[in-house]
Parts: sequence; structure tokens; C-alpha cells
Amino acid sequence: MKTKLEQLAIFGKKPSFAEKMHVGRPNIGNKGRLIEYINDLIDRKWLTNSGPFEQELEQRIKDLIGVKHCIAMCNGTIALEIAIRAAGLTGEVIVPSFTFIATAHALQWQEITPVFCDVDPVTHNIDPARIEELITPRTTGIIGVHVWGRPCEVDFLSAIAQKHKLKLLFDAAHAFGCTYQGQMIGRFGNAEVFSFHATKFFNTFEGGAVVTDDDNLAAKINLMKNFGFSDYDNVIYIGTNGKMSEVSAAMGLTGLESLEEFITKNRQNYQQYQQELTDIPGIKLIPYNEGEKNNYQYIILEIDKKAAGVSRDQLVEILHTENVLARKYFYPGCHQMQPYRAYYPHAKLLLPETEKLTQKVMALPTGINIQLDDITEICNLIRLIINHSKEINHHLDKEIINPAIN
Ligand code: T4K
Repeated sequence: MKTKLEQLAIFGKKPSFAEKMHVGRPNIGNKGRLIEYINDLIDRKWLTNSGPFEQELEQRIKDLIGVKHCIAMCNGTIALEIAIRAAGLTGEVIVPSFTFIATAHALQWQEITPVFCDVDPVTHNIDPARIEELITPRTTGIIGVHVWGRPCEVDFLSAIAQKHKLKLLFDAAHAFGCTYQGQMIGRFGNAEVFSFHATKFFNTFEGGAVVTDDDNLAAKINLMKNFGFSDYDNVIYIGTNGKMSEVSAAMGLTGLESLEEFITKNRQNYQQYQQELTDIPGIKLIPYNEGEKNNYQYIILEIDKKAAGVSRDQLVEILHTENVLARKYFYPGCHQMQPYRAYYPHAKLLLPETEKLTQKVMALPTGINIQLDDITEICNLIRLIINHSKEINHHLDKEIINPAIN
């Protein structure tokens, strides 16, 4: 039986792309080099627990960012949890809701209350002007998220943190290789946390890292990621297992060798999207500040339903049937997910800009696995959908699209 979208007969019976075009397709550097590294670690029979590849990766990241300490970890979420604990956060911590759920969970997991702050509709980052009204006697910190790799207003946040004697951490999961006022992200706040998940433009299969200039904090984090062991048989702190394996570090070393190539390709892809999307009504491609270093790893659109004639959800739904697996990051927002939705049923009233963004933002595929011609095709498809928005709205049964949006 034909799907409802096929019945529209706007598109051919076959999807536009024979293979699925994914957001988050991993970038893999030189495969031969990766296999050499893996052969080395197998011959060495040292697979994890602060092995030579992990140490080399940490050193190279420190050099790249210009920071004193880099502590590599098994993933970004554990890195966040450990950074939060080591920084001594308790009670309430102010975070944006417009982020991946891991930012909020890393707090709640430790019974710290995430207090959701609204975002700036232009930058998509936490709105510093809304933070002070959320500070209570229980507040111990602020976590800014450099969403899409575009830096938070670091100076403004630092001033608030200083004034109220709060700790300031950054979830820099998206921002490896980016700068704020010419300085590498990773150098700000008490510490910053990267994710090197497979879907990030630089990946270690799974992985992450905390970077900081604070010697004491780094020492605590190093203990915490290794069960609290200070040396053989001596545990001096509560800890967990946050270690990065050697095979992950090998992937990281391989990726670092291709980092500039990945960024160049992402930038070309971004420019291609920019060129192809300019004249499509209701579609805005978010800009990157060309005066800074960007990794361009996210192609983010804002859909203005009125001007486009279709909602973000309709567009994503149709693109999926055409094998373009666009994503609704960050839908529906942390405050609308459990347990936060139950804890704060009225949170959305305090987060009007977040609410709007969660309804209109979507991500398109990029990275080294996509060709410029594919991007042209994706944009042609978007143009076609928008040009046919009237027929789409006429024909589509409301229930196949999220009824809340229509
Ligand atoms: N803070 C922020 C702001 C974050 O964005 C993240 C992670 C974190 C913290 C936590 O860091 P980690 O603990 O993850 O290191 C994905 C990623 O799993 C997640 O790492 C990332 N943010 C988030 C934005 O995206 P999902 O739920 O979208 O993943 P999934 O499995 O649906 O995959 C996304 C797309 O990637 C799909 O189209 C398939 C494709 N893919 C995925 C994998 C794993 C591949 O093509 N190959 C692969 O190997 O969360």
C-alpha cells in the first residue's frame, strides 16, 4: 500500500536518495593509519587505563587549545557528571533547556536540580540577561552550552558567576575546534567539557574530555574518573569509571590528523547550503561568525511556517520519506522530557524563546560523507516541498504529522 506521502504524487515512487542521508554520519580519518594504531595497541597489550595513546591524545588536545589540563573520558556525559561533581556543584544549577538531554541529566543524576533558563532567539544560547532572576540561595553554578559550536556570551556569564560567587562550567560538546574572541573554546569558566561521540565531527567512537587550567580541579577529576585511586591499592576519593580506552584514543589521534580536512569540508558544505537555500521562502540557515574559528558541524535551519507554508515537522517528515534523515534537534526541549516535565509542568511558560525554537529548528546532513551535489539535491527537494506547500497541506492527513503542531 502506498504511504500517504506517496499518494501526493508530488515526488516519484522511489525516494530521492537511494541511500539514507544521515545527520551525524561519522567522519573517519585515514583508515590505514587507524589500523596501524590498532595493531600497535594490540601488540602492546595495553588496552585502557591511561595508556600511551590516551596520554598522547590528551597532550595534543592541550596543545591545540592552549590549556593546562585535558582529562580524556569514555563519553561526554560522564565527563560532564564528573566535572559537575569535582567542581562541587550541589543544590540548583542554571542551564538552558535548549540542549541535548545529557546536560540536564548530568545534574539530575546527582540529585542536583537543573533550573532551566531561556535562550537568546538569535544565538540559541543561554540568555545571560535571564540568569540573575533564577539565582536562589541554593544556586551553586551555571552551565552554559555552546550550542552548534557558536560560543555563549562567555564574558557576560563570567561576570554573573563572579558577582554571585557561582561556579561556571561549559558544555562544549559541539564546540571542539571553535573560538570565542579568538581564543579556543576550552579555556573558559572553571572547566569545559567536550563530547567526542561518533556523531561529532571529531570522534573517538565514544568519548569526551574535560579541559581546565585549574590544577586542583584537574587532580580531582583524574581521581574521580579512575575510582578514586591515587596509586596502587590506595583509594582516597569517591570515584567512578570514566576512562577512555586505547582504541578510542587511537581513533582520536587519527581524527586529529584530519581535523583541518573535516572542518574545510564542513565549511564547503555549509557554503553550498547557504548558496542553494538563499531564495527559498521561510527557510533561514543559521549563520556562523566568520571572524571566529568554527567547526561548521551543524547545518541548522529555522523554519518559519507562515512563510514556508509547511511546518518544520511536515518538512522533516517528508524529507524522511525521501531518505534525507533531517533531525529535530533539540525537540521538545529538556523541560518537556521526563522527569523534568513532571517536576516542572509550567516550565514552558518561563521559556518562551526555547518553546519557539523547539518548534522551528532542524538539522540537515553534513560531514565528509556527503557530496556537494547531494546538498544541491537536498535543497532542491526542500524547494519543491515548499513550492507545493498548498497541495501538501490540502492532502496530508493531520494525524500523520504531529497534531500538536498543526
Ligand atoms: N551535551 C550536548 C550539548 C550534546 O549534544 C551531547 C551529545 C552531550 C552533551 C553528551 O555527549 P555524549 O555522552 O554523547 O558524548 C546524538 C548523539 O548520540 C549525542 O552524542 C549528541 N549529543 C546528540 C546531539 O546527537 P541522537 O539521539 O540523535 O543519536 P542517534 O543514535 O539518533 O544518531 C544520530 C544520527 O547519527 C542518526 O542519523 C544516525 C547517525 N549515526 C549515529 C551513529 C551513532 C551514524 O550514522 N553512525 C553512528 O555510528 O544523539
